[in-house]
Amino acid sequence: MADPRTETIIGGRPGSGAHRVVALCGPYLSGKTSLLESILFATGAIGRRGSTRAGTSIGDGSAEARKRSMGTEINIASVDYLGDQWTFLDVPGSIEFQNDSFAALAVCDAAVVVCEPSPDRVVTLAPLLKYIEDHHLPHIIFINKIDSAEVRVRDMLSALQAVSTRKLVLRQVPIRRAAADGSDETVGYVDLVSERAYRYKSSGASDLIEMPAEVLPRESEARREMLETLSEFDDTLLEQLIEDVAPEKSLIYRDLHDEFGSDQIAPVLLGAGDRENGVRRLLKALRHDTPFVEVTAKRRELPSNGVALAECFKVLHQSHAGKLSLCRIWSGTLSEGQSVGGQRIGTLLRPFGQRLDKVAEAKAGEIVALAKVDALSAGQTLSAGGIAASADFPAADPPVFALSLAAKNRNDEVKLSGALHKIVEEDPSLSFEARGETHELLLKGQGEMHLKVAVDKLASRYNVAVETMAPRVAYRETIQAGAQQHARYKRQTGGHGQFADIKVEIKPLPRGSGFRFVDKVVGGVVPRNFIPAVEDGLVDYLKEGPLGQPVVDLEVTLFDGQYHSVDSSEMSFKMAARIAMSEAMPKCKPVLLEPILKVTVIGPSESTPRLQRLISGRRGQLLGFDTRPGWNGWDEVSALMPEAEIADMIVEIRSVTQGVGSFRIEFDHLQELVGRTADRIVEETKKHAAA
Ligand SMILES: Nc1nc2c(ncn2[C@@H]2O[C@H](COP(=O)(O)OP(=O)(O)OP(=O)(O)O)[C@@H](O)[C@H]2O)c(=O)[nH]1
Ligand SMILES: [Mg+2]
Repeated sequence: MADPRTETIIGGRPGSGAHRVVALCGPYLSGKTSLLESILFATGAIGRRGSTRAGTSIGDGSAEARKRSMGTEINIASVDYLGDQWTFLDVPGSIEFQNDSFAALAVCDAAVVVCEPSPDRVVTLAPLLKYIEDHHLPHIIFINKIDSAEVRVRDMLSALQAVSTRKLVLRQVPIRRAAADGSDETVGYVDLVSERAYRYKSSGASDLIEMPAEVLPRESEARREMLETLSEFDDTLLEQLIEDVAPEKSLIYRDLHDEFGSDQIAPVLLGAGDRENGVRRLLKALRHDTPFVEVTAKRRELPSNGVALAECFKVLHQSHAGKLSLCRIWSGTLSEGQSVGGQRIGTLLRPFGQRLDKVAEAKAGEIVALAKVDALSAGQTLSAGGIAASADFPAADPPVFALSLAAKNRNDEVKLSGALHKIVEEDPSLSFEARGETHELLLKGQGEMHLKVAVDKLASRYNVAVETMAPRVAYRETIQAGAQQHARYKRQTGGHGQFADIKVEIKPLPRGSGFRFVDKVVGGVVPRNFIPAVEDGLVDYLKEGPLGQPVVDLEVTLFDGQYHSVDSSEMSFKMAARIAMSEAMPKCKPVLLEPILKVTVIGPSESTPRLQRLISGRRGQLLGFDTRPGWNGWDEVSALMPEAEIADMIVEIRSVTQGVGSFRIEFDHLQELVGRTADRIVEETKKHAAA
């Protein structure tokens, strides 16, 4: 492998006008969108700093985000900063909208992981850090809301180190002062490389101040730790430390740059994003250390040879502009009107919050929306060779929650299906499915909020009002005893009549056998051509047995019968079969079958006992638990559970795992269900059928 240090040299220098992309990610409500607002203000992209709380920020401009004061989709904005172009991808923190987060991380050069100064909550960073580290994405950790920090930064740092496999390097120490109410407040910071002290202001760049004497001991200790960590990757620095030589600042900066770019260390910065504190420091670190597009393309194993190559990471459907494929250009230039790989590039648009600005061309490094390239979707690249699947693009998480949907107005059904296709294309962690067994349209996704936002979009963007219900469980029924039945269908109406006579034997079969029809007719007592009609009649009946569910695991043998040369017909034999079944089946001790799923619940190890209790409390049968492969400090618990108990289980799993737990399911078997629960289900099924 090539030395990562030399690789970071390719691509350009700060101030060369290159275009880099940074994702602002982190747990729910950690302050990403507020930080974006301050970045836009600090770089002069906007003249007034709005706030997410007041609904005046550039990010979260969609109706769904504003309504809930939370991120529900990627926010994109580009700025000029000291001679370079930057695009920030501010992603939603909620685990339910994680799909957008990972899509953004796939195409950025570096990530800023924004977190709150709360050691108890660092576990919420784990899924994100896992993705980032697995993909060797250079990242800075930004400890935000430092204004309200009640813990010491060093305690926060050790909590963070426990969930990070990369060495964390603290780059600043806070300057604290006793507040009027006796608590400590953070009023500024010392930069550990330059050893300069700054005082935060309520807005604007911090003031350079003289180093407060009381911070010095902490500053020297933190600086030594920083240098020791950097020296683990640089022998020159290590020798200087051993020989007690004060290293040149340029060497420290170079180490920070190289070790960050090769994802060996993760620098930690402090600030308060909603009041611009620490924002300029963060921007400068990004400016010096963020890899250029060529380096990222290389990390992603994409060519950067000057020939046009774009990768779509997100689709948006707009009522006026149609389909927009949001792309990162990895190589070459795309221009309006150009044809690439058989696709005509129409309008090119550069997003800025909700605004889309037309541009004539987009160069390597940029984020741009291609209008109406209908064939191009998230996770695909477009190049001279055409459209292809991207290697290593994050796959959507399997669904953990579902709702049954119905258009309020029956005439909207076609419109609903069209809108669902678009919504799923915008967010592949949503899916829908027409489930024949229960006659339902299911919308599936990552949680209740995720689906509510989708339902809101159906109404506001596509004008389709839907009703939502909890999905029904696909129960079945079977029989526990056999029976023989004689049935005759006979009608005399005017001309020739209807006649069919059959004898059948019904027998239970083992679980998983389905339905078996046996023909034991001898001597043509039921003519050959009518036998398929008998089978049809049986199958028809079995769609809904005595308990109101589809019937499975039984065998029906036709062993005798009679016919009439004029009056018998396929229709009459089909009727006779139905009559035989409706008379015999209630005598065969019908019993309900419920679907049992194999469930694998995942969560941080400290929540494992609670997850086990949760499973047992939901009629689950624990099969065991193990460490989660590839996840330090996480477990997976496996169990067999009734489908009915899983419907809303994600809500409880999240509540005992600080929101980060999840589960996977697969169908295992059908199991007999008797007693009060079974009676209630039969009762409800009858009511539903009558309604
Ligand atoms: N005290 C303090 N509050 C902050 C700071 N930054 C953000 N907040 C508050 O934290 C809340 C969440 O801020 P957002 O910027 O919307 O957080 P977010 O991370 O974008 O949230 P999601 O996208 O929903 O995950 C808001 O009430 C902000 O006012 C900060 O530096 N200090
Ligand atoms: Mg946000």
